[in-house]
Amino acid sequence: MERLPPNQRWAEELPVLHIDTVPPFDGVNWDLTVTGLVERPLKLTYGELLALPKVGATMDFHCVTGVSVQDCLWEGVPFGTIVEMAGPKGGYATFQAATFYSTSLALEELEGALLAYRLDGGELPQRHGGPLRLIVPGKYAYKSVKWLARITFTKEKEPGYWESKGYSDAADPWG
Ligand SMILES: Nc1nc2c(c(=O)[nH]1)N[C@H]1C(S)=C(S)[C@@H](COP(=O)(O)O)O[C@H]1N2
Ligand SMILES: [Mo]
Repeated sequence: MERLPPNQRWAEELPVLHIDTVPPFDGVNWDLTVTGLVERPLKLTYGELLALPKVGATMDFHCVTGVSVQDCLWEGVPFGTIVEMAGPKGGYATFQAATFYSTSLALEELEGALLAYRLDGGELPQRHGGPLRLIVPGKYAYKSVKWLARITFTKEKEPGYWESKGYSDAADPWG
């Protein structure tokens, strides 16, 4: 398998791409809500999130418009930590931004996924989704919800913003 997926080109810098508006963030009035089919619903403040064990992962970025970027270093909380804390009873998770933007994934697709709050050694810039975004290895970046605010575990898959407009739900750049 080629490192660069078909119809992609390498760019030096991450693009700034979103169809919604950057929501305000003051570090205080913010939380991540984890809800739906779970044993233990959660509400994590920014401070509580930063206090969880942190991991880093270097990954290539692929936007479906053709832009790819090598070796982005994301750091944050493994999605698996949230799974352990919340105890989901459904097989899917919907990731909702603080805006109208959302996506949905099966739990098996979320292996290695990160809730990222750092990028390339610095705080995750707001234009790239700060304070918190989802990162999903091996998927087009439309699965990587910026300004993540809510995770809802569900029994059925809820189509996300682009998926409901006809983009592939698998979001496989090599698919
Ligand atoms: N909230 C939100 N997240 C989003 C999007 C968006 O429009 N809104 N666009 C997605 C798409 S299509 C891409 S390519 C990436 C772009 O991330 P970047 O701006 O950090 O490069 O964000 C993803 N996450
Ligand atoms: Mo994209």
